[in-house]
Amino acid sequence: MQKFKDGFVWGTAASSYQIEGGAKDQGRGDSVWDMFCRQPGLVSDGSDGMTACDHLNRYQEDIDIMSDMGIHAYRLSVAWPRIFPAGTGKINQQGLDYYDRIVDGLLAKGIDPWITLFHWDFPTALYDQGGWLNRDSADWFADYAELITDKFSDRVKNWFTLNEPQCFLGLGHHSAEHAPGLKMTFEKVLQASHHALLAHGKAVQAMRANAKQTLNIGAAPVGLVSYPTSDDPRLIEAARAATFDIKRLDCFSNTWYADPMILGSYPEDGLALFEQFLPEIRTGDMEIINQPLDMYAANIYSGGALKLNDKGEAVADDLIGVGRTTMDWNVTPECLYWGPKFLYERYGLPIVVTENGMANCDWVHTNGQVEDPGRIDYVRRHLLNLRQAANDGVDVAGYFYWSILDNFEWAFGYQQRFGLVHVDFETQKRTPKSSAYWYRDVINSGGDIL
Ligand code: IFM
Repeated sequence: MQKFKDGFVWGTAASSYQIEGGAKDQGRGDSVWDMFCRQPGLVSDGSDGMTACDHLNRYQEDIDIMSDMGIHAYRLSVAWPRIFPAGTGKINQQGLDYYDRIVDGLLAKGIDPWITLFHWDFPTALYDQGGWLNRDSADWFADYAELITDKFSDRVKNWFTLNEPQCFLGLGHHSAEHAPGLKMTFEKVLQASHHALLAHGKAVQAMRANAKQTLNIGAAPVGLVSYPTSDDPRLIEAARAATFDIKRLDCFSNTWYADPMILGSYPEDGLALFEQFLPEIRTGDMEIINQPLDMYAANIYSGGALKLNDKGEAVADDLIGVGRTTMDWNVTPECLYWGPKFLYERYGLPIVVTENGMANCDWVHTNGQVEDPGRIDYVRRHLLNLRQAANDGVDVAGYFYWSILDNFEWAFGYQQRFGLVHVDFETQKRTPKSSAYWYRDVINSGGDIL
C-alpha cells in the first residue's frame, strides 16, 4: 500500500506557551514558565513567551494558513493559567472565550481541534503550594480537566492529558533545565511523577463523566526508541528490550508512565531499580491511574541505534557521520518504524504520532521564500518508515508534524526553528516554508507521493 489508510489523520501541532504570547493579557495567570524565564541565564537567548508568535491575536491568520495546507487536525494545548489564573477556583471567562474562538475558527475551516490539557504551563499559584509534589495536584488537574471537557467536548473529540511527563518531570524537577527549574532528589521526583500519573487518571475519569460525546483520550509521552540496524532477530529483540527496559535512575523511560496508565502497574524492573526511592502509593492509586485509553500518542523525533559486534552482542551504534538537526539530534527515520511497532505490540492501542519534526536554521531568502529541503527530506524519510509500519500491521491512526510555526523552544528560546511556517519574531510576519507546500501535497495524495 502506498497510501496511508482512509481516515488517517494528517495534522500539525503547537502548544500554548510556545506560541500564544499575551502572557499577562486577557486575565491569564502566571505559569512556572513565566517564572523560569524571568530568571536571568536560564533561557539561552534570554527570551521568554511574553509575546512568542502572538497567536493570541493572530490565531485566525494561523488557522487560515493551516487551512490552505489542507491540514486535517491541529493539536493545540490549553494554558491552564489562562482558564484558572490561580490554578483552581475563579474561572477566567476571557480564557474560555479565547479557546472557543479557536475551536470554532478551526471547525469553520474543516480542521479538527485536538486538545492537550497540559503542555507544561503549570500555574505558579499551585507551584507555590507544592506543585506536583503536593498530592492535591491530581485533584487540581482533574477539576481543570472537568471544566475544559464540559466547555469543549461538544466540539472536540480527541484529547490528551499530559504532554511528555518525562520532560516536565525529568528536565523540570530533576535536572533543572526546564521550568520550574528544580533539582529534586530522585525520591521526590518519583513522588511528583506518581501524582502526575494520578492526575492523568483522575482527569480521564472526570473527562469521561463530563463528555458531551464519546471521547478518544490518550496521553502524549515522549516515545523513546531503540532500533535495530539489521533484521537479525537477536538485534530486534535487543532493541525491543532497550526500548522498554529501565536501566538508569532518571525519568526517561517509556514504561514508568505508560505501564501504569495502560497496564495498571509500574514495571518490575523499575520497581527493583528504584527500590530505595519509590513513592508513596496508596491503596486504589493504581486503579485510578489505569483508565481505559483510546490511543497511544507518542512524540518521536530520534532513536538510538543498535548493531551486533563481532561476538554477536547488541551494542550501541554511534552512527558516525549521520545527519543531525540544529538541536543536535540524530536523524534516524527508522525510529518511526520501530517505535510505533514496539509500542503497538506492547500496549495494543492505535498509534498516533503526536509530534515529529526537526529544527533548522531557516531564514527568509532574498526571493522571499524559505527553502528547507532538509526538513522535507527528514519528514519524507520518517513518513516512509511510518507507512511501512502501517503496512506491516501496526494500527497507525495519525501523524502530527511539530510544529506549525517556529516558536519558543523552551530553554533554547527562539534559536531553534521547528516550524513549517517561518515566523519573523520582530514583525510577526508568517512565511510558509517550502516544507509547508510539500506537506500540503503529501496530505492531498494521502501519503502516496512520498
Ligand atoms: O517543542 C517541544 C515540544 O514542546 C515538546 N516536544 C518536543 C518539542 C521539540 O523539542
